[in-house]
Amino acid sequence: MPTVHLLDYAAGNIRSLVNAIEKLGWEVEWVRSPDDVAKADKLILPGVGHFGHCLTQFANAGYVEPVRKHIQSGKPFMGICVGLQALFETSAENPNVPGLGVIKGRLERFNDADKSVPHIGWNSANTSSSDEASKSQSIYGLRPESKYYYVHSFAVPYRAGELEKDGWTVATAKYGSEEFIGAITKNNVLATQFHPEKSGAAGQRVLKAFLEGTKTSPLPAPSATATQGLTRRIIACLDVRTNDAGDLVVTKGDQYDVREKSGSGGNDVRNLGKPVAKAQQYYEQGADEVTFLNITSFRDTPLKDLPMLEVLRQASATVFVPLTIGGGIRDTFDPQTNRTVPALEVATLYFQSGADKVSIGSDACYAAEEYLAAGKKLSGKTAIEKISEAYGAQAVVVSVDPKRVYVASPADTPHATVETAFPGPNGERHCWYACTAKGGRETRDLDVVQLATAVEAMGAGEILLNCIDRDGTNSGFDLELIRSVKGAVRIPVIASSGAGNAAHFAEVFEKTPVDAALGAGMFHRGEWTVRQVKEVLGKEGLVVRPFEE
Ligand code: 1PR
Repeated sequence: MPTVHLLDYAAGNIRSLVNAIEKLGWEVEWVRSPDDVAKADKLILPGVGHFGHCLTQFANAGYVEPVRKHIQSGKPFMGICVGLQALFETSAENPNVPGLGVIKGRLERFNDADKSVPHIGWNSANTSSSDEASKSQSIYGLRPESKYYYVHSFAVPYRAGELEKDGWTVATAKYGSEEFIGAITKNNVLATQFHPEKSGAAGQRVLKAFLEGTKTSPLPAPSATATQGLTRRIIACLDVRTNDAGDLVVTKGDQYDVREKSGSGGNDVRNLGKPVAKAQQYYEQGADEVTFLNITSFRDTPLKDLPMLEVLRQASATVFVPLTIGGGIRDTFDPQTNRTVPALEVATLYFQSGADKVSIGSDACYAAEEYLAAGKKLSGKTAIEKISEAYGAQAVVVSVDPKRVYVASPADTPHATVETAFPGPNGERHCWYACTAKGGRETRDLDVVQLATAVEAMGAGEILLNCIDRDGTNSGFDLELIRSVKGAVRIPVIASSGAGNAAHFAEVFEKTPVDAALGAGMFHRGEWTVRQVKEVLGKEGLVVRPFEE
């Protein structure tokens, strides 16, 4: 088997990259010390998270000169995400930490006045060529109609011609009105801001071209449907638990009750399939992400929850889109070692097993309450802060499980209310959304706006906004809830609960500024495929990731 060297300097989830490389028939050799760099023919520098944190680790481990030498020698080199950023001179994320300076330029933070930051999702990487001959060529397999998975807050702004005059070929993407560098190449160097290992078939094509040294290849006939910019993200969610027979199953509740109500199923936990097979199915249907929620985590210690780790290991071997895992991400007492394992260690177990993001539910409520009680002072000790610091904000999702509390007037509660078009049982025209913990079992005196703003301040990168009232009802998303949370934070928000058909997805994207939408029951029951939903969105003029095999 041909080999490629991968530099391991604690750069987050690199299991997926290894899986993607192995799928292409290549073997990974690890660079574990600066001396190993010289042994590499092809070298990949991965990286995710914080520029300063990554580059400091990288420099302290003594990699700067060996990697520079490798690049200067003309041997193939690929940088991914922070691996691209490392090639530039500096980043506004941490101006005191220098990059390698192979490419002129500085990373800037996206402007969040008009859009969510981080930039999370599927966007383009288009090469702009002036001459006709190169217009018909694909550079390292990049195609104008393809979409690639990006997750970052800082990017190199694109200034036409500036890097080209130094011989670089640049592929760009647009986020809002900002055009930035999505990929860049010159001679032996290729770097991508996006994650090819998480970009489905389109990303596999780029990795393959790098591994095989295919710098250019003819482009297929241009597609009439090529669209630019960030796509509408569709996420398939798998609520996972052990059923009464002891099998790990995908289940789905109505308003969080996952047991059969009547009929031959008795009172059993609903069994809608096996987690890995379901994840694979949704990946093949074109899901942009897959989320696993371990819904009995409030009972089990996640450290004993080896089946969930195994689910991730297996899923990440065949599912090349981002994977999120939720349930039980908190400080956890381990009876086997008689010690409390910090949430960061629990999260690390999941990242090492193939998760790209962890999702925190109950613990986020308690942390937000403490933050508010302390006069909005950060403690630096919460799971959100610790994981965000180590792996980057984009790796931390906060899952919110709110339910409506009706009031006759906003004056009746200190909480943030919305005026609702769906009056309460006594005709109340206002409600607030109470956060719950432990899968809806514990209602807190905390509203969604308080929670969302608190976790954003702590460093969460995204909010998964469920809704107990709508869960499993097939009646559409709670648009009032979504608008209220979107209006309070700059980080991306994922709409969840209530999707019953493609029109519900179109509605949430058209009527709210939400960043992504998630479905569960309608996919599990086979009523709709993800691909069908995307086809409907496409017809409505909403930009979606094209289906690629
Ligand atoms: O509190 O950090 O241990 O995390 C527990 C996680 O498990 C939380 O993210 C919580 O949302 C989830 N959870 C706990 N109990 C349940 C349950 O259903 N009994 N599921 C549960 C949450 C909600 C969504 C669902 C959407 C879409 N499920 O994930 O997939 O509502 O469904 P639909 O499209 O069919 O309407 P912690």
